[in-house]
Amino acid sequence: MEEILEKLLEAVEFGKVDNKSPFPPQLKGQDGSHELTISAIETGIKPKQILENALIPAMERVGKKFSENKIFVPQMLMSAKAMGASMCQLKPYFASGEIKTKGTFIIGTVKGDLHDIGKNLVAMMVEGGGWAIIDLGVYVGSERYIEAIKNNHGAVVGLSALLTTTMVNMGEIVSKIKEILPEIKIIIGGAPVNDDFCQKIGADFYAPDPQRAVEYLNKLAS
Ligand code: B12
Repeated sequence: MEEILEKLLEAVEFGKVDNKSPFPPQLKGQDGSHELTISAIETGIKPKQILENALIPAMERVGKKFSENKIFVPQMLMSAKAMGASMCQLKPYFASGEIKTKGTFIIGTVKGDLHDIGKNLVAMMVEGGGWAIIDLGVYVGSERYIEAIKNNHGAVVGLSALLTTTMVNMGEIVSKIKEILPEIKIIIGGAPVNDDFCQKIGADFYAPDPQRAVEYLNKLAS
């Protein structure tokens, strides 16, 4: 059992999706996260163990390496893809309630902004950290965030903005959410935003990368 989870951890850490995938070269010809997850379930390993002993630690390693500039966006995307292939097999167990999530994270790129690569990475890493994700997509205005929050009691919200022009919209969205739902925690991110801006607009936390967002969310959940 340990061996298969170790292999799965390695597959996700290094972005090996399935046995046909040529990436990464050092794992060529070997099973990827897709096959390893299926084998793990067939062997009788509980989905919760797969999540906690392979996927979450793998994404923690990936997040740490990315924060330390030891890997870059393409490698992180491959890891996220490998994690996604594994999560596809585990989804039915989430849906049945057999795996408890730490909470719900609602994420979207703010109104006026189409950039979603960073937002998608954050969503995938947070999902890998054991959270249920509601991805509202791009061009999201305050009404859609508020509706999603009302439908998901206790959720944490993440806003992404990549343009200096859409930072203004981010500020307005935070004000509107806090006006109606002051207890909701809001995390912001994206290249042009920073801690000062976060404080200025009244958001709760600024994370420069997915790992820092996961750490903050886990503190909230504990
Ligand atoms: C790819 C790209 C595009 C693609 C977007 C494709 C897509 N699906 O996302 C396309 C071609 C569509 C595009 C369009 C435009 N773009 Co553009 N784009 C980029 C580019 C090259 C990369 C952005 C990116 O994906 N980075 C990689 C990701 C991983 O990084 P990231 O988004 O910063 O996310 C990380 C963190 O910020 C954080 N994070 C991000 N979001 C969140 C959210 C939360 C909650 C948390 C915790 C963390 C977090 O985590 C991520 C991982 O670490 C940048 C330049 C650059 N090198 O950054 C320009 C850039 C962002 N674009 C720019 C511009 C101007 C535009 C356009 C206006 C161009 C035009 N005149 O049409 C349009 C805007 C369209 C619109 N309305 O949004 C400018 C913005 C300038 C500014 N400061 O305002 C940039 C900086 C280029 C430049 N140097 O001028 N763009």
